Amino acid sequence: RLPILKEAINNRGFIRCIEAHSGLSALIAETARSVVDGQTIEFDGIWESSLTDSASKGLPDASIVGTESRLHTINEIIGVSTKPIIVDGDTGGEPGQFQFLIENLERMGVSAVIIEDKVFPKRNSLDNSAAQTLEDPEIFARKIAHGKRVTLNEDFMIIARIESLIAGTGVKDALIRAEHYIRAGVDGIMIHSNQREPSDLFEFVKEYDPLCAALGRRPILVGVPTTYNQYSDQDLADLGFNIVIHANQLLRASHKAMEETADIILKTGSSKEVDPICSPVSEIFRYVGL
Ligand code: SPV
Ligand code: MG
Repeated sequence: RLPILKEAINNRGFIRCIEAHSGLSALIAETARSVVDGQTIEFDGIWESSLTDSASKGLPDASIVGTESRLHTINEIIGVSTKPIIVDGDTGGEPGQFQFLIENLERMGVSAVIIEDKVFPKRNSLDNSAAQTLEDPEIFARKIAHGKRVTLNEDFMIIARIESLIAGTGVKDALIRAEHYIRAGVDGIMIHSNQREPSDLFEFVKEYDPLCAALGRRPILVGVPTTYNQYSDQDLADLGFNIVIHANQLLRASHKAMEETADIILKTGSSKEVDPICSPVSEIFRYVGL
């Protein structure tokens, strides 16, 4: 499974991933198919998200769910899916902790890890009330370089997530960080934004190719359009993104469905009214076996 992600990007230039946070959500990610313009399409990969892994346990995304627990969730996903997996590695921790994570992910067949340039304990990037403290780019670059040194499989990718636009330090800071991380050997750059109209993110993307040309190497570009999802996957591919991640929608969809279902059962005093909005038990059996 591990090399499939790099192969797909090399062959097609652009791929899209959907979030999973459990075996069941991974089964949905694995089996979802849709016919668009006469062509059957599916997701190319799975994003194992810190936000949705934590939320599925009823916990905040604030470096509380630890690596061992995350590895357990990843193992659930691996057990029921064949698609390549990108793991949200949060800050990656200290270089030695990052090494432990990489060793485990490679052994499990995960294709890539994304680490963000904030300091531990990080707060979720979509939380506007949280203070977002950035790591010194040189320290973060050294963590990337350490990760590249200890990686065994040449197809395993380390992707650096730049949080300048989340922390409010601007496009120039994001570009300086990109240069540090590319020089450190990173395989990809994820530029994140929590804006509805991310003009600064688009400015970064415009400057990215000239920067890479000057450095002689263009690591893949990753985007997470949660707040700016008026831009389609195709729009973002056209701009130069190589991976788009739909980072939390399966968890949010299941939360809303569970909330509505519980409410209707309480209101009506039976579960009859919710049958049309629930999968039949036979459908659950079809997915998970009997
Ligand atoms: C996640 O899905 O956990 C992410 C993306 O890191 S975000 O929630 O936008 O920070
Ligand atoms: Mg996360």
